[in-house]
Amino acid sequence: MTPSNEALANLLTEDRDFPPDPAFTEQANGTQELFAEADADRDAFWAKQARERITWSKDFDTVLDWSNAPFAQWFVGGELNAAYNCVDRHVEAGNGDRVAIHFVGEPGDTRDITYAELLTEVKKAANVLTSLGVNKGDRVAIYMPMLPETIVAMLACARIGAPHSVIFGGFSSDAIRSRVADADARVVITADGQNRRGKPAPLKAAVDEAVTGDSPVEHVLVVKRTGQDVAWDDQRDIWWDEALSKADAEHEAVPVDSEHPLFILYTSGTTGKPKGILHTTGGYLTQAAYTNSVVHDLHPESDVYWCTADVGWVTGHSYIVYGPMANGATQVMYEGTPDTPDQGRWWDIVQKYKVSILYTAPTAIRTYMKWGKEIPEKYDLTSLRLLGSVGEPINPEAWVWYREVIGGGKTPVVDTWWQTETGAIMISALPGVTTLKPGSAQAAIPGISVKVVDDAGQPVQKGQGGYLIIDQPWPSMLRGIWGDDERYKETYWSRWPDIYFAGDGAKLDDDGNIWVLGRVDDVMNVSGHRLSTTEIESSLVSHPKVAEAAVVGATDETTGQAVCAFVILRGDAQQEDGEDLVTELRNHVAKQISPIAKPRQVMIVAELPKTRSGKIMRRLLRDVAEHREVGDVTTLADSSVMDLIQQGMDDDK
Ligand code: 6R9
Repeated sequence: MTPSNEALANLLTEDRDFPPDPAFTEQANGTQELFAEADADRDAFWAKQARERITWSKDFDTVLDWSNAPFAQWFVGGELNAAYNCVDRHVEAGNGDRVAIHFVGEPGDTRDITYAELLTEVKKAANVLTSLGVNKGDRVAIYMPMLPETIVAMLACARIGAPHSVIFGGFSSDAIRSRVADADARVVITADGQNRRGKPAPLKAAVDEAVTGDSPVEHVLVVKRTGQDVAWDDQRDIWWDEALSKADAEHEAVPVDSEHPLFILYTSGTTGKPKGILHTTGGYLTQAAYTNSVVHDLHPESDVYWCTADVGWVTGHSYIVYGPMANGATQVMYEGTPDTPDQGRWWDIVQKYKVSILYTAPTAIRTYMKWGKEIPEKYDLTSLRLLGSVGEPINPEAWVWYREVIGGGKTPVVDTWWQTETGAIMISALPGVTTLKPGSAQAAIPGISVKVVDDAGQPVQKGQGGYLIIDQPWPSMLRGIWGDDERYKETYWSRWPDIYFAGDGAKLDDDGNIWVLGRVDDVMNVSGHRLSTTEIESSLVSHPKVAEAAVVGATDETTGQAVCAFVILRGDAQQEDGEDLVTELRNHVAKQISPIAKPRQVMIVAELPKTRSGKIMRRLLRDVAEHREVGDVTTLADSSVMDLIQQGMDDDK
């Protein structure tokens, strides 16, 4: 469904803007010239990024081969090793003493790991994997919490040319089993458990269950984190520490072809089994390093960088592991939840390590809004100089709160749009260059070409809405769906010839800025008027008493669909009388957008159902709103949330 222009006319009439601070521009990695350079010759631009940012053991001869579209080959003929680029070369350049990871465990334990120390660990782990029979091209599954060993494991795989498949630590044994089978992984790396909300939680148990019976897995390497009791199979299971302590500390990184698979990462499709998104080495690493430099404005010698994502999500792959490490960053890695032991945990970490760049998701920002600004205000956050957002549209109100309360009213906030499939950031402001507009992802970064098109695939005019597409190949693009070329073509390339369809709706404003409206299936049709869930959610969040909102369209006999809103209140509003507040919120939306958008129902809830990557699962809320049995909840970060919401609904009846 294309969001109609009639509905879009009322949309997102955000008029605040924030021009760059000259002092920031002065030192920024991103420049206006990059746009001109990329426009003049896209291939030459990417070739320059690849040669300047990445060390190749053999130079490439062709920048892009698109003759077998949509299967791209980038930097053809080149050879490199991703782990060498992320670790060895920093040590060789004399930066071995630089801290790579400031690790903060949830119980309060900390560890600083330098690049030189990391190198030794990665080399040993590579030797261990080789001794277990893992060869170049073999797949390794990684089911780990947020630990430095998770990064070591990924880099050790890259070092021997074995593509990794990282599976979220929150997924069930069924999810592990199907992913391991799909990738035919012979080794799984896991941990005994993880610390969550002040308690050790089991992890290995899910792997044990997933590899029983008919399974390709021969060995399970187990990192000891919590020390809890675990079941043990002497033939199959190996303690990570014991194996590494015996391993040789010397290892030569294996050069691989630029197009050698680096990893597979499963992401859910609209239906059916998850898709194993395939990324290869040269193009992916180039764009991850480039975007981390120009969008996050990373200055590796002086910044302390913190991306709060889980490594099991693509954001963790590109912006904890490959991008920042290729650039030689010093970064924070935190094991646990933001409210353990208290709601100030993140800000305590920012203050302690003087974090200067923070990259997180709108859901986290809105959670902090809910908890109240008094919490971050207790900490010294003046070290922060750049804030980033990813994962969902960020409501203008949340954007402004982020900049004011966390960024002290001075930091640029970059809203970055991209996907597991795109591998790296595609749309974002360039800090120091772009005039920022809260709520808009703004424009394609230099080297990338995106458009908003109508049903016929034609670009829409300014002020209109349509589908977000990518019309030129890019270095970090997915190379396919593991084992399913047809599904790759069908899912992403079948709608219009040679055009990648991202699945998101978007609007162009009068200045040409892109407003991502969410997945196209998040569009509602109320009495023939098309409304975007994002628009109504943003309106609700702009109300001073609302911290977070999720809106769904529920079937309605008279209007086709009706707007149902689920709302979390900010800390100080939680005591208020429900009924008056609901009326107030419904009227607020009617006034801000139009009476058509006025929610039929507003439900005040304590939590919203979210995936581990922080995306609201509107499908489940639609089930609730339509009084259906709630569907599959296995990908929820916390599956008890749905019980709570349902109880609230029953109480309301
Ligand atoms: C990196 C990541 C991709 C989908 C994407 C879109 C949504 C991500 C966004 C955004 C609006 C942003 N999305 N960033 N929507 N503004 N800045 O999130 O990858 O988990 O594959 O999700 O997330 O709907 O299509 P992934």
